[in-house]
Amino acid sequence: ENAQPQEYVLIKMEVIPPFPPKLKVLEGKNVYLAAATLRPETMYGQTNCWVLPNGNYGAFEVNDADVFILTARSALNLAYQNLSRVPEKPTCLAELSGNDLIGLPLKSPLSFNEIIYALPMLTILTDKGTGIVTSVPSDSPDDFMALQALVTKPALRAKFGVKDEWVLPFDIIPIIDIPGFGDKSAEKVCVDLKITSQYDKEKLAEAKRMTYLKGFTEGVMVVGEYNGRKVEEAKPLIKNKLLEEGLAVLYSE
Ligand code: A2H
Repeated sequence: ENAQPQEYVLIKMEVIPPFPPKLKVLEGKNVYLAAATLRPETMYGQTNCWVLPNGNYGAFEVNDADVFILTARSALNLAYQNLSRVPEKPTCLAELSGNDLIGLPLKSPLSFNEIIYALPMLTILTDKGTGIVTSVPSDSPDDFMALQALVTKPALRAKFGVKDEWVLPFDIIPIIDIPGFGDKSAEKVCVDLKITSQYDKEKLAEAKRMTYLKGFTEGVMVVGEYNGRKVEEAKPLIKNKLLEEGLAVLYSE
């Protein structure tokens, strides 16, 4: 664990009923995949959600109505942050694997895509955040490369039972313009660095170094309520709005 706590925004990605058999016990509750992000201002461009196929997840009671699906590790942390029905004690209503989550249809805050699906990503770490990640391929090189792999490889889709209509059409939604990188900065930087694999950690780290700080300080929103405003200004405004409207919560670890 880091000495410095990291604060994430947990995006409440609502599972759209009817629930599949593994989630039937949750019927009647508001069930969310809780995705940990550092970039709440990018939520307009969500195309899917990522889960680790062999990862262990649980459905935990946040209060009387709401249930979050995430790792047990993060549920324990949440229980000490007033995000558990029973204070300091997680209550798990169902144990789930990532494979149980693949294909769930979700409604996620601010997303221009009204329904997005949970898809497999093998690079998800289970000791960081919630183990659930929302995917914004316009601005995240990791998300761009992972989604491109699923889109271009039918065998990869078949391996994880991913239906074509969950990934196609592959429309990247421009949301932030970064001078020198345009409005699909993740794609541009992956092409420029000739990144061919989602597992090329070094090049992906370089891609992030090249775009993130510049995106924050010089990027301009090209969509949404703060269209035309600098990312630096829009970010806290969008974050606060998500929190105020109950569409997200803060989480530290
Ligand atoms: B970010 P840090 Cl658009 N395993 O959200 C792997 N990656 C994880 C994770 C986990 N368990 N939990 C969160 N993340 C991702 C948006 C985004 C993110 C954009 C651009 C960059 C970016 C959409 N995906 O992250 O190690 C989440 O993806 C840059 C690293 O705590 C989260 O924010 O710094 C970020 O990594 C947290 O990573």
